[in-house]
Amino acid sequence: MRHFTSVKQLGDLKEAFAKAEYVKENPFADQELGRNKTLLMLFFNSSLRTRLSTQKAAMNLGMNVIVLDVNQGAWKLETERGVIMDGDKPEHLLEAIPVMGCYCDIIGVRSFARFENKDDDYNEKILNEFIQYSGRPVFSMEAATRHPLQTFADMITIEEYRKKDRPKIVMTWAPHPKALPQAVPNSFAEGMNLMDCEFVITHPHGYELDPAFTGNARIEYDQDKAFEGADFIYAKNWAAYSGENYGKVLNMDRSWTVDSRKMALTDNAYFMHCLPVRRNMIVTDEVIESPQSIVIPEAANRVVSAQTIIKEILLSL
Ligand code: AN0
Ligand code: CP
Repeated sequence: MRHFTSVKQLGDLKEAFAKAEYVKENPFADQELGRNKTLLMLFFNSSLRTRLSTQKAAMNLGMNVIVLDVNQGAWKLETERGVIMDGDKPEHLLEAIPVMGCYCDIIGVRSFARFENKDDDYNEKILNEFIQYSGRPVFSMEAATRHPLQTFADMITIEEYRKKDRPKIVMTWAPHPKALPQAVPNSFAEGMNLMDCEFVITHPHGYELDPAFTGNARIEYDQDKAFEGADFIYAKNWAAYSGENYGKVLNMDRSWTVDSRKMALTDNAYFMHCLPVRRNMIVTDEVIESPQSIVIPEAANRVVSAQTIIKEILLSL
């Protein structure tokens, strides 16, 4: 594996889960693999889990790690070609990318959807420029349309906790005051389409996701109905995708907040969320603190997913 941008690249899932399990049980077995190799982690957006878990994964593999917050200390970067650069941005991404490539062996990039131009977002303009111009293997630490390291961690977590061969997994929209990207729900949907499960997505009208990601999911607009008999509830907010409403918050309907009444409709489902989560908007205190909440082991598996992927990339160098 050279670049990693989507869980579709995991290949045979049984093998991918076996590799993840090996990494989880033997975190320091491959320290030689990363010796004298440098990972550059580049953040255009904030992060807690991705930053810490990916650095930890790289250190477990014996790598050196450089972290750069582009918006704190680096030059402001112009991203449009053809611009007369007489404004507040002293450097162009098209020089910055190959320069950064000179200082490392692998690059991880976090670059969220900007909601300025849907085509730029959905063509993964920034991530693809890194792939094209850095000369290095690149992996996504959440790009405009996908968050594959999160999704792989989610898949590993479901594999660990599932009690049935074919669990019912429900991804539910929940309210949030700010516009959030579709990367996590797109990517989760992509992952669930690869797993053996009954996959249902529930959201209010207007929050339909790109069908290229939702695939074979059943869309159910009645949240209570969707929750019936579920084994896993995966909550997430996202801004509208369709048409003129792209990137907009259409409502903050707190009747969609995941609470104990709704969880009681499930088959004692586990509660999942990628975090960070706004309590009592997305989920009540009671649900996230309940024994069925597996958000912490889910976050812990971010080290496992990152280490499994970085290891594959190191093996391909
Ligand atoms: C981001 C999002 O929804 O994509 C990151 C989640 C991992 N969340 C926020 O910005 C709050
Ligand atoms: N889940 C996740 O990616 O969290 P951060 O945004 O804190 O990295």
